[in-house]
Amino acid sequence: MEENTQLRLEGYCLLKGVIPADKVRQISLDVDGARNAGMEAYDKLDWSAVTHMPTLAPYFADPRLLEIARTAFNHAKVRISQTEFKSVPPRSNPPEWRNFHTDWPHDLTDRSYCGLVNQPFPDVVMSLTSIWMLSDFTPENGATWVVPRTHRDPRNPRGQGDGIDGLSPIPHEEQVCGDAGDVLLIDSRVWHSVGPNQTDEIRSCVVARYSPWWLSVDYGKRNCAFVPAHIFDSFPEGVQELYEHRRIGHEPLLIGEPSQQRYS
Ligand SMILES: O=C(O)CCC(=O)C(=O)O
Repeated sequence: MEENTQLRLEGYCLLKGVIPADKVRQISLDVDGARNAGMEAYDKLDWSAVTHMPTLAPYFADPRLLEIARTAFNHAKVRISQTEFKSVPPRSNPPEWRNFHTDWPHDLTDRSYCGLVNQPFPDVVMSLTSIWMLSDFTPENGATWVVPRTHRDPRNPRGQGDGIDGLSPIPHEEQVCGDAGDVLLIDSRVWHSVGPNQTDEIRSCVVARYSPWWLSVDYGKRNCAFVPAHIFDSFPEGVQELYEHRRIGHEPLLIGEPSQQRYS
């Protein structure tokens, strides 16, 4: 199925080969090598995780991915609201290996006070979670589980009174496997979960959430994590556009004339 169509109907799609095969191994080493420093900079200084991903960041402005996001939001102005390290260490088998949830702004149990949309969710695409596979995603190393079409389900795995056991397998769930360099895109309303890593290798991964201009990113630690100017200025132009609302000391942002915001 064509990617835009699959995202609209099923709530997710897999973009093959966003990062070239001959580049992705080094990028995964860079990202996992920088994780501890990146987490410390986030915890202590509120720096966005992207500050520690210089070799991955240019791919965040991949034209195919942005075309899909702009089509889903029906708007030209897209930004990245959250960026996170998501690698799963070797032999990591938490009891909650199914932990189905939906993502910000549809995260009903968000712990960093980024705000949430209350149930029932309106039928609007408010964010796309991109899951960057920096190593192959397999059933053995915890490839992401999704439940197709749940972006239009009024219930939620963490909804009070919805009676769904998010810690157990869910009917129609699918595990999305892929190659290093692929990107899984999911509508933030789709029920999904990481799996256990039962291998001796790290499952290397980064998550970036794409949001339309109109979604408030003014609340919560993860949304407000910033990019210092000297790092921001080293990003390619297309990536700067995605993070410019979090460049420290930025000028008031101009979204452009209405004609520049149209996308169709
Ligand atoms: O790492 C994964 O496979 C899933 C990530 C996830 O559930 C999330 O970022 O909300």
